Amino acid sequence: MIGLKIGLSTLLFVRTSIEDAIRASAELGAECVEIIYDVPHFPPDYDQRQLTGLRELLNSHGLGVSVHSSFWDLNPASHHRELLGLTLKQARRSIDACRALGGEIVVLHFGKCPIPESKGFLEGAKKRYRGFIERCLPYAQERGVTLALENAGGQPDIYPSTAEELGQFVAGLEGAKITFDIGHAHMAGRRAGRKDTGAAIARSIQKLREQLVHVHVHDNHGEQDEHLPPGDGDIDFKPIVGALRAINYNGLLVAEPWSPEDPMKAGRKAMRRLKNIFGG
Ligand SMILES: [Mn+2]
Repeated sequence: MIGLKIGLSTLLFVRTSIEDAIRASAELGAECVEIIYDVPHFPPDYDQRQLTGLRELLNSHGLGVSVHSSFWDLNPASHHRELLGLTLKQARRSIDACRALGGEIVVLHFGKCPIPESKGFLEGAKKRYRGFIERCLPYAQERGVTLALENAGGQPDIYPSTAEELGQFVAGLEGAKITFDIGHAHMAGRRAGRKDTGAAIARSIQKLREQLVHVHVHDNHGEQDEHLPPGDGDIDFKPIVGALRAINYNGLLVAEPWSPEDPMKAGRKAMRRLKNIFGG
C-alpha cells in the first residue's frame, strides 16, 4: 500500500480550472487529490491527451491521486439502454483517466431506481447495476485500476445504498472493492433510527475490512447530504477513527466539503480537522 494520505476532492473547486484546483489543494496541505472526472473540469469532449500535463502537475507537488468516475446526469442502473451505454462509456473514460494520471482507485457511484415501489422494476434496476459493474471490472483490471464502489445514505431509490447492502453486493464480485463514505454512512444510520451512529459505522468498517480500499470524509446532521467539513455536523468520529486504525487502513482519506462560495476557507478547515481527527 501507499501509506495513509489525507487530501481533498476537486468537488470543492467548481469555479476554478482543474490546474488551479490542484495547486490550491497542495497549498492547503493536501497529500492527495481526488479528481472528479466530470463537469465542470472534464466535459464530454475533453481531450485526454491533456492528462499528461495534469499528471506532471500532480507529481511536481508530490500529490497522490484517485479518480471519481463521472456521475452527473448518469445512471448505471438506467432502464434506458442509451443512458446505460453512455454511463458505461463515461466510466471507461474515467478509468482511462485514472491510468493516465498514475492513480490506482476509481470511485464508482450506486445506481438509481426512480420507482422502487415497483418490485419488478427495482429487481430489474439491481440486475442492470450488476451487469454494469461486471462490464467495468475487466476493463479496470486490464488497466491496473481498482474499482471502489461507494455506499450511499440508505435511500430506497438507490442501490446498493447502505454499507451493508454494498458489502453483500461486492462479496459476490471478484475484484470489486469499496469506497467507504463516512458522511453517507451517518445518514444511513440516522435513517435506520440510530441517534449515535459512530459505533455502528465502526462495526461496519470492521466488517468490510477485506474490501475497504478508499475513504471519503464529510459531515452532516443526519438528514441532508450537506458535505460539511468534518466536525461541522454531528458525526462522532472517535469510534470511526478507532476502527480505521484497527484494520490498519493506510490508503487515501479524501475530504469532500462542498462550498462553492469559499472553497479555500472550507478546504483549510477540512484539512485542519482531518489532521486533528485522524492524527495526521
Ligand atoms: Mn463520497
